[in-house]
Amino acid sequence: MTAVQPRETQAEQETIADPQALREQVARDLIGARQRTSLLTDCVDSDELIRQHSPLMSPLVWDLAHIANQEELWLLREVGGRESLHPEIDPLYDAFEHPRSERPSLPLLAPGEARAYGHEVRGRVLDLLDRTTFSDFTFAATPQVGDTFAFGMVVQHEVQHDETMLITHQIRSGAPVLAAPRPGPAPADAFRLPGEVFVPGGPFTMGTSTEPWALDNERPAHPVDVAPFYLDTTPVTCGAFAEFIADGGYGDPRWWTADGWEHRQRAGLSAPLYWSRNGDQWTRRVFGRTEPVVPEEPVVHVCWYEADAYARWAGRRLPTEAEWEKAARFDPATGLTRRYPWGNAEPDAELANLGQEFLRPAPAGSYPAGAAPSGARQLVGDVWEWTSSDFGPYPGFVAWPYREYSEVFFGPEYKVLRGGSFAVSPAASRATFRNWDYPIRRQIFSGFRTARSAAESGLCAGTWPTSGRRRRCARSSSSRRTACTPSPGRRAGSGTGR
Ligand code: AVJ
Ligand code: FE
Repeated sequence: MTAVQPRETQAEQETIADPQALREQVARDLIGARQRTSLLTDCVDSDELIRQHSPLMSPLVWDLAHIANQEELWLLREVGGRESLHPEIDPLYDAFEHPRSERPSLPLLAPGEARAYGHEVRGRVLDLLDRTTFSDFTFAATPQVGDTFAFGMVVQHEVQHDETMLITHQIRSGAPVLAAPRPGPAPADAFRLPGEVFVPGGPFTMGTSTEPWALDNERPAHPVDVAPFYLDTTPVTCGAFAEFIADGGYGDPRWWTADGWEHRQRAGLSAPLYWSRNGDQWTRRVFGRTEPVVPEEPVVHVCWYEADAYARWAGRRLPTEAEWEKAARFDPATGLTRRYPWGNAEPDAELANLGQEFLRPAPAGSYPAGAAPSGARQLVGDVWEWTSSDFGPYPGFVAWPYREYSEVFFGPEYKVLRGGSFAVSPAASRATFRNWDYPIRRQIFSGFRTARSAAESGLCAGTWPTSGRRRRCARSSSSRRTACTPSPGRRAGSGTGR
């Protein structure tokens, strides 16, 4: 434990002090988001935009007009003080008036109309941006919508829907319409990485009071004491997950919670979503193409119940949300909590797999420059990581600027996911960012990594060998997989493909 009082590093506020730089940054982010939105909606015909590809998702044309409608609501009306442009359509695009399953039967704007509406709103928003002085950059300090924050919120809203629309593309059947380069191979050291890393115990600062664009559920910064624990160095790979399947993991109720087992039976789960067995090979469908499952890639499209069952099979557990955030943000050398695993610098191509550059996670062990102080890699980017925690407010939470973003979802029915996937824009990426979903959901780009408490493992605590190989724990146990003996699944390379 460090003698330094835990606290949060101050986010860089330079661009904020300079309104012109901030205007340029907001304009760039708005334009970048719209390029992605256009790419995801121009590559399919009208029929495919209007069609519902899954009852879990909106028609793409709904996302398109909803993005514009939220931009109009928050920027033109709240900030600019204008009247609604088309009051009759507002209720159609209110996510709380109509569940996703109902949206295709609404009198939605046609694709051309939705695009024209987005264009109309955006033109006025860029005019408004030119006149904005950003005098009120007060963040959560005020109960009103800060004008400045509203711009960042709207950028993040559009890029979040870009991920939603990419999920719809993955569900969609038919000829492929999206293509992207593949990430490079894992660095040479990926195969020598220890399977897990040690995160020291003690207090750290969780959440944020200094991140300018953090949403309400990430606030405020508050101290949390976390017991020492071990965390997988990388997300669990497809190869490791295939071992769980081969070992009968889906058929053994010992590894599943009661709810999980019931769901596994009812839904007939037997492998991650989009996987098929082809002889003794696994294949998966990725954006309309079928390909062999890549063993060293992080597994994606598993629900919380599958992640939780895998962890129990491996003699481990999912990390709590606080453990995940401590591993991702806390620097034991300074006692400071940072923005990203690698520090406070903005993400780039060397640090994390973000921004839909690659339409898949990179092999486990990639992005050594983006590693956390503990040595854990790929905490930000690649796949959303399920945690064991329910979605709830931090102490001192204040809904801001609107209750419907997160407060109405707080409760034990939602589990928190952290880190962000390859589909997340850097504009909405922070190690404080919290996502949530039902434990049965797996159409999202969800993976996980596993953890174990250092305290439970007695002799193993603090004796992590530097050679890079897991030390076998001297403590014996009757359980098939003890807390600190590498299980077959783990040895097979839960983290690294070893
Ligand atoms: C944070 C992904 C759960 O899609 O429901 C988009 C994001 N909120 N529009 C969702 C969101 C309002 C949200 N998630
Ligand atoms: Fe939305």
